[in-house]
Amino acid sequence: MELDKNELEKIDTLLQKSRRILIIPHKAPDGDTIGASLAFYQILKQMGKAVEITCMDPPADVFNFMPTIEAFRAGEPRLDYDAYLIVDAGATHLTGFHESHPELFDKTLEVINIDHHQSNDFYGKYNVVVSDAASATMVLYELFTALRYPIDRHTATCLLTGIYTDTGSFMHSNTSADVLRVSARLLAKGANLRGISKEIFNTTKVSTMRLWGRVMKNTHQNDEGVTMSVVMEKDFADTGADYSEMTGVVDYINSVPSAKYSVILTEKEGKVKGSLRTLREEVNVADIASAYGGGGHTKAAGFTLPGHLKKEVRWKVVQ
Ligand SMILES: [Mn+2]
Repeated sequence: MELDKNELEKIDTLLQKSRRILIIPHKAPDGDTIGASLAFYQILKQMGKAVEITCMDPPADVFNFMPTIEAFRAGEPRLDYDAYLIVDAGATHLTGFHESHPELFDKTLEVINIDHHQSNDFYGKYNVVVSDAASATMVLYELFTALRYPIDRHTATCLLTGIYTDTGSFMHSNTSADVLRVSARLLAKGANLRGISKEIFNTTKVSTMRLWGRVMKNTHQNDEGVTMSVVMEKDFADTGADYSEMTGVVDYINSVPSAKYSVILTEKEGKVKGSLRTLREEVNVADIASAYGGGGHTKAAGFTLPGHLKKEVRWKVVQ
């Protein structure tokens, strides 16, 4: 991965002279945005900076094992910092602050945008966007290495958490030689891979089991080879699960053999969220999602539409 040296130097100069820095992850935070935020938090703390993390939503409990997770707070950002780091947000609206704090995106503030989504439109004053990187934490690893920012075992654990989750525990097609090489280096630095795999992939709450049960019960494959499932508002109420507990289930239903792609439609607070995955080389789910105003990666994408889900039974004549 080649990062723009000129841009990195500008970022380094800005960070060195900044006293107070705010890190902004994307809303509904996943392991990659949390890992990237905490890794940068730790590095900047060691540099003696006053650093805070402000996210639209709190992290799910599964991330409680991560070092310095207590610094990851939900709230509204203030705009009186010397620099802002936005990590893993493929579009301004994914921070959740584009309407309440448009100044973050008009290039008047010292905003650094670090990301790996194709949809990213370089909304920062400084941008490090590598669309073929497997995770934002992969980009950060390269950035830290290029700028000689020291990665200790806690920072290594945070970076590896992001890589591990965004590659679906090294099972998605974005698991490149680079991913494994960087992961090996992070392990050598003392990253807690056992902890990551146990806490994130082998810990399932009863509410999650029951929610996933609903998803699986509703799973079917249509004539076009699309595996589909739906989750209604009522399913969350009945199972006691929240939306964050949907993480990973679309990958699970995507394991149906010969599926062209998979989609789960989730009804939540007057909106319908679509989550798409594919294992097929020739299918680009980012294109499908963008037809509904969404976006993402070629193998994993999503969209949100206002409205509700309505069940319709289709009848047809067979002979
Ligand atoms: Mn990511």
